[in-house]
Amino acid sequence: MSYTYDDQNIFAKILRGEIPNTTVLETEHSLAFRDLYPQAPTHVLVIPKGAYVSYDHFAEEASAAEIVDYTRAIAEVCRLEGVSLTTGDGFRMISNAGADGVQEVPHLHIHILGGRHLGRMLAKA
Ligand code: DGP
Repeated sequence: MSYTYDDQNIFAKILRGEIPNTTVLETEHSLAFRDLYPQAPTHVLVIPKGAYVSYDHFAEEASAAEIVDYTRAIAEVCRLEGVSLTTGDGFRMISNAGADGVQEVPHLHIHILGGRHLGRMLAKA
């Protein structure tokens, strides 16, 4: 089975400039912007510009240039936001995928959260 990408998702619209965003960083292959509903003092979403639905899709099909750009963009956002281990007290990265992962927007995004102690990773269901 192959991955299916819906180009009407909200982050695709952000990438096409149809919906505004608060940009933190833009690189050749990646865009980072503030989450509309922040759950921590730092809550930034980092997305690839390519049409990838999830992290596994990206990891399997993106080019090496896209993967390097995206990975480095994440580190740069952490540094710029003052949550990296060189500029702050740490962060958490989350990438939800699919129904069990409770992914709302079907375009790969990594949440970068920090600026407060985040507690344990998962609440017991
Ligand atoms: P997820 O459940 O991982 O798919 O989280 C989607 C996140 O996207 C959620 O934290 C809220 C955020 N979000 C939804 N719509 C918008 C939007 O239009 N702009 C921005 N900046 N964030 C959005």
